[in-house]
Amino acid sequence: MQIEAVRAIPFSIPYKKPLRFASGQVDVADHVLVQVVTSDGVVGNAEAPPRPYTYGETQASIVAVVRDLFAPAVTGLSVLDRELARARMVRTVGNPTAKAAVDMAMWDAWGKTVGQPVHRLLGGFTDGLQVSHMVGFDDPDVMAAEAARIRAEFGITSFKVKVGRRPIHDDVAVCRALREELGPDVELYLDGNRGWTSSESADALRRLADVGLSRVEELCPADDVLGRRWLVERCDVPFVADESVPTPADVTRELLAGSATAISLKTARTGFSDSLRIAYLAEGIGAEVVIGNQIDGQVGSACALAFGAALRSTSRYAAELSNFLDMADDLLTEPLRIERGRMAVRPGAGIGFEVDEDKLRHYRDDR
Ligand code: MUC
Ligand code: MG
Repeated sequence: MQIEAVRAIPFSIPYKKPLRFASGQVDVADHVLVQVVTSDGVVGNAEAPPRPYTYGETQASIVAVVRDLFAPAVTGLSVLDRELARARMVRTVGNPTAKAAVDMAMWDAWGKTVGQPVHRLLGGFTDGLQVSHMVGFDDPDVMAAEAARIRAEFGITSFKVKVGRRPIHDDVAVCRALREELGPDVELYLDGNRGWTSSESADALRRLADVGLSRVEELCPADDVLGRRWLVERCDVPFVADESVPTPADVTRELLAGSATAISLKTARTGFSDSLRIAYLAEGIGAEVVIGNQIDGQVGSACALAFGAALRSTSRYAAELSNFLDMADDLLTEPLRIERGRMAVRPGAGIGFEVDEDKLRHYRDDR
């Protein structure tokens, strides 16, 4: 169970079509596969997606911080020493997805070593999650057609609509088009990625009052401190904090300050160890959580699935697990499947996937 090496392998897989949102755009999954190799020959895997517009990380910075700081910090530890590994990694500030990937790769190696699925090691609450799909910026008819296709093909009935453009009327028109196309029974919610001001957000919510939104996320920046609290106070659906809460301390601060009423939990940035902290913290304080997506590939989505299925509080709502559908290919030997709107946890030890060595060889950037 002793860690002998930690590898950071950059790879790039193109998207079939770009995903666009208020804070950025993704055309290619230029991610980093992090591998924890143990003395028993076990390899634990996880994925770090660089999101410079959210956390300041790049593919090169993730490779460098894993190789130069985190690998030396955890090599020689047991895969059971996750808290010690965490204590060593947090000496380096920032770099959330790099830390998270090392943490999750250690859990994967632990599960594989003892022959147990990680979702059971984490809590073992259920065996699958309902899936929610994220619809990126486009014209109203294009976004409505995409959602309709995703519902027809995968049975998904929950959609996160990217908003935050100016003028707000464009996004208001999108939401109306989606509701008209999909009917009253489909869940619709918004994510602004900080694109609007608090007053623009309030204006949009007023105009959308009859559309039936289940929640809204990061409509305006949390750094607009008073404006954000003013908006959250007036909002009559849960207001989800996502990029404003990358750590358990941020979750506490934002919830107690009244800057959010629910939390998007992303294993890509808090791994399994800090995601557990956040889930327990949110449960203790009485705030709902939803499993978010960092525009993960299938490795990252399998991690989010394993964590979401582990606890009651994280499996309550549809989880954002389907961004990988926009990618031209992926790294797994057995692709993830969404059937009747649901993704079942993967059988087998660890997180429940194997990396296809041929695909990794083909897509890695350090050949
Ligand atoms: C999301 O929920 O915001 C887009 C930017 C980011 O940080 O995450 C994605 C999805
Ligand atoms: Mg978000």
